[in-house]
Amino acid sequence: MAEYQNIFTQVQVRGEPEWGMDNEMNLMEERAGSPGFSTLLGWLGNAQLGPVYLGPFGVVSLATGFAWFFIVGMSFWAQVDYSPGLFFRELFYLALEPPAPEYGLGFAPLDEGGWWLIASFMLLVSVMSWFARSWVLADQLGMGKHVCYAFASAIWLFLVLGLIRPVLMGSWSEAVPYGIFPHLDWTNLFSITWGNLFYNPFHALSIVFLYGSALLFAMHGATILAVARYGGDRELEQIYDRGTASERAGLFWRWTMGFNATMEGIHRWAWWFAVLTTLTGGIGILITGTVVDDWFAWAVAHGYGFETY
Ligand code: 07D
Ligand code: 07D
Repeated sequence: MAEYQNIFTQVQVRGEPEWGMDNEMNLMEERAGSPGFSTLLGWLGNAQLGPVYLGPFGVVSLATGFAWFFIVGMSFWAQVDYSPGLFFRELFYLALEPPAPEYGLGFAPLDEGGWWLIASFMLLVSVMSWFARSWVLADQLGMGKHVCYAFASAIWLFLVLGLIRPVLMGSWSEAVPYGIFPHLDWTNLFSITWGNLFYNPFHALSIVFLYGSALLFAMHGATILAVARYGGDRELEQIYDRGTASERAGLFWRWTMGFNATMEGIHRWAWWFAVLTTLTGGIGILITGTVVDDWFAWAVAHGYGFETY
């Protein structure tokens, strides 16, 4: 007998485009457009594409995001003397660097970090507008702000890396350069400069939550797919009926490890692990160089690490 498996496939049922719920604010009018369908998108999620609502924050976010991308791209382009061959060969190694330490928190000539400052301002506006947009859309749908708060946690790490810590250290040169491998070199150098980030307990906590997020995501994704044959992906009946997909999913984990999350609880676990990854991470970076300047020495002094001879 062919068994029902659900790792790649999804049945695609297609009718008229779905316009969502209309509500007292008549939000549907400004979302007018002509939604289309894509079988490819249907394999990944819902087959319907659109309508998309940008609104003022969406427009600002895309415009400033593009400006950041364009400034970085033009800087790369100029650095290879506008040679297409060199551009593609060097793409992963090119960098737009922040100003050198002697400029402190001041402005620098365009070619010596000035463009980095302008680009960073654009990126800041872009990311903050996208946050505002997520807030406004959640509000319009009468939802909680959980997505916004989770995004805020990522923004916290982003701000610590590129704004808060450089300001506390008194120099833009502390910030991250824009470039594929150069930003990895920066990450490596940061760890070496401040005495091995592995001995920073907040880096360790961040790793716990990052690995934990992957584990939780694997457990949750797999569990729901495993009960999709009982309609585990259709959530309504799951709440009150016996013998449903949900109950089996819960029982699987209770029989496996004695404890099971609930349909609500599992999403709480997921939210907290994701949020804590960047929250603890930001704390770890914030106190590096400002409070602690050698993590290994700190760890030895606090009995967290030991000198071995
Ligand atoms: C899958 C969602 C989609 C997002 C994507 C990223 C850009 C950059 C580049 C104009 C999971 C879009 C990329 C818009 C365009 C230019 C020059 C999210 C998904 C696909 N990193 N990092 C990457 C950023 C930091 C580190 C990749 C951003 C810190 C390591 C990509 C930031 C440190 C590795 C990237 C940022 C650090 C990467 C894939 C900001 C410590 C990798 C990212 C704004 C946290 C991996 C070559 C991804 C790689 C990688 C983007 C910050 C470390 C280019 C935008 C400073 C060790 N980083 N990163 O999929 O392959 O994320 O690098 O803070 O190994 Mg990074
Ligand atoms: C960067 C949040 C900001 C991003 C935002 C997104 C756009 C793009 C476009 C969609 C990622 C803006 C998006 C603009 C939009 C499109 C198209 C999140 C970000 C707002 N480390 N390490 C971490 C490990 C080492 C170092 C965290 C492991 C070495 C530094 C994580 C190892 C050295 C920093 C982690 C390891 C070192 C980190 C990141 C192993 C280098 C950080 C969490 C096994 C040699 C960051 C406290 C995250 C941090 C960080 C994991 C090793 C350096 C848990 C597993 C020892 C400098 N490391 N690391 O979610 O918070 O990032 O540290 O060796 O800054 Mg590390």
